[in-house]
Amino acid sequence: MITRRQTLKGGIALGACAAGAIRVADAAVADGAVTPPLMLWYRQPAEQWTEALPIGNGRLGAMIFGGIARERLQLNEDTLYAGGPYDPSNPDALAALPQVRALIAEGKYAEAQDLANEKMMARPIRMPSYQTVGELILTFGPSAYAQDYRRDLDLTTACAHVAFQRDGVNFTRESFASAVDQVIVTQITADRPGALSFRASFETPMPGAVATDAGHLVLNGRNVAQQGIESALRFQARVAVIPKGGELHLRDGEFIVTGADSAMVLVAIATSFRRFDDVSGDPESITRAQIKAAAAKTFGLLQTAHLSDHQKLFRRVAFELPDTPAAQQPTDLRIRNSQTSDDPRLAALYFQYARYLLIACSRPGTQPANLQGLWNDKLSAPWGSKYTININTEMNYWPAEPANLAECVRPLVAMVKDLSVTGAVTARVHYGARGWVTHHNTDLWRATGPIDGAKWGMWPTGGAWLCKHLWDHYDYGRDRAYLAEVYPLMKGAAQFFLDTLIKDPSGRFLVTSPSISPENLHPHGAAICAGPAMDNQILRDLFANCISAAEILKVDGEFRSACAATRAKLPPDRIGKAGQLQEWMEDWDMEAPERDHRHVSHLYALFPSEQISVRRTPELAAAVRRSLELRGDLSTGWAIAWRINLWARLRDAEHTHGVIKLLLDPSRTYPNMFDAHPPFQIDGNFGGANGMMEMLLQSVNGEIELLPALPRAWSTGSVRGLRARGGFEVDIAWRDGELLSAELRGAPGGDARVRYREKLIKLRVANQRRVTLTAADLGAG
Ligand code: FUC
Repeated sequence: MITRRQTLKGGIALGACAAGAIRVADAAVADGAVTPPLMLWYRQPAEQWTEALPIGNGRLGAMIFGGIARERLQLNEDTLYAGGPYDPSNPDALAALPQVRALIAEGKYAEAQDLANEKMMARPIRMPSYQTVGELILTFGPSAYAQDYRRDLDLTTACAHVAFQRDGVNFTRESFASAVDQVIVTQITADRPGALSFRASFETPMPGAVATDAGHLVLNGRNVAQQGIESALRFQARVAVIPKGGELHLRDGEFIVTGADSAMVLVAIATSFRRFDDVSGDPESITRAQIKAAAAKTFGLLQTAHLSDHQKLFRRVAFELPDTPAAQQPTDLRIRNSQTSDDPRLAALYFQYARYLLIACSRPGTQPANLQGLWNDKLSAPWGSKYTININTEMNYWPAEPANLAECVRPLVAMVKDLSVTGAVTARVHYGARGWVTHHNTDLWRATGPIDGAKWGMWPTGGAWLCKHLWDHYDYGRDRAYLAEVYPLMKGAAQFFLDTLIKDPSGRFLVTSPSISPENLHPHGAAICAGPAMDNQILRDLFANCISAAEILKVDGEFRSACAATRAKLPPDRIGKAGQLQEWMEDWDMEAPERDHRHVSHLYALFPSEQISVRRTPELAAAVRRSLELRGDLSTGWAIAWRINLWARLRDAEHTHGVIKLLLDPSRTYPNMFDAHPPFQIDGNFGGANGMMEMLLQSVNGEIELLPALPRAWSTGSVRGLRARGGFEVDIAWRDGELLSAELRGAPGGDARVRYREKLIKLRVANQRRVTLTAADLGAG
């Protein structure tokens, strides 16, 4: 047992103890951070994929099963999608646009939807899927009998471990995905010299062949054709095995190690993808160079570089909640018991796991986190494991800024840059408009047209929503050079709407048409409509952010005025007859066929936006509450996660905590803590983690609010290193439900307005970089 006691600035002593917590890295507390043993651990190997443990370096991923006789590393590379570059434009769309609009204006919604389905959808109507590479299989012999078995994933070191005893020998495996060296590394040891023997081989459902090259085992494969889009990618996975002692043979498609003391296994993977319109890369030379460079280093050297790279990001935030006996249980049991146990630290683990996952699947230069991050074992994954931009992709990035992982947003920014190119074609061909547009999905090939059918795809506001993340990255970091880099993207998104918004039948408002309130049917036999509430809210943010950015950059006076004039004509949010926030221009909510629909699109204004707030717009906030009550909390994983954020913004701490419990239920959290839609979808992990932060810190309407929704179950704790808008970092400590102290760090000269309950204080982070606030400063204690 390892026990640590650390004293927080605020003066609370918090103990962290972990029964049987082997391998808690000493480095984890070396900088004084209060870091409980952040570990997922189990007493048996994984049988299902959702029991295996994920590692990743932003680009490469592996799911580790921890088998005794047979270890599986299911492998991914984040550019391995089906198909190849394609242009989804439909040249018939533009001619149909006025007719579809006219039918909507006449209230002939079903006819409008039929016509949109017939004439306006992208070609092909579905997108190709993200795909698996296959598996590296390590075979250790026929017997699966072992003693003292344990496997775990240490979030502080980003290393997965397997340990057991067999025939009196202690075997260990340690695996990580190195962002520094761009390889997956597994070190296998036995504590009796010469006791390690195993075979390493590939298995894959992808078209491919295994060969040997330069003393390595290589899997040369192709992606597959899908949706009528031809296969255009080649990939290669390359393995080197470096034993200590014993013998090594490479023959008949496998490595054979006999009588070794230990062995290091290295995996490199690359595809021929270079850009959405360029597949001329050379995977062979990339993997050869990566393996050669990594093989020249020792395991220790590779691991030291990996640790410092991971911990530079991971250790920025610490989150402590009260320790209870339940926290000593293996992770699968904690999840299984989550509805009845007293285990506040399960939420803290869930929060840090989300930070771990984001670091593992979204790093500068990689693809953004897709529906499954980057972990997928299928050729055709659920919803293609691509990018669903009507909530899921955005939710993936909700925690990135406040959870102090701003650099993990860079792949999303890079994707928006691509979409501004491909989306300009869709804007022109489908709408005859300037700027760029993205509908509800995109993929590796950056397709931007409406897909799947009008009920799902006829939604032009996806790119506009993504632009909120461009602005937020500035708002949290306040880097003017970055703002200048992304401003043209925001401007292009706004230009599309300046060109395509039309007058509603009353002539008073400017609205999107055709559009939908994502995936929800209204009572007139269709989803298609004009000016759904969410569109108006997203566009209010887009225009406001464009205006602010142009003011900061001192550019584009005329464009600013056009944005302001158009913004003023967007329909305001309305309260309907049941006291709810209206989802559509018309008060249709109570007659809509799916009243408990998972999407809560019209509540965007409360979260992630700040257009509605309890303090500034109490009537609208009450209407949001009513809508939430009508919708209910029990839904798919991501939909529960969105509700957590909304309830936290409503400052209903106990209700929010109840919805967190729903998310941690085994029906919504798999044994490996992946979110269950079901099936696995990673957005719930990220959205849920963000909701937890929203309970501790909200940075809304120019205020930094401390502990806005602290539930009784979290009555004592601390959080260090969260970020707030305006370029601040915040630490908070609390006890018995009351604030103890807070610390604010920011650029010298930064102004902050800090709120705790009814007390609001204005602060200038003057010539110092940090300000410590006591409970008395904030009217507490
Ligand atoms: C949206 C949601 C579904 C699912 C899919 C990936 O279409 O409505 O529930 O999450 O994205």
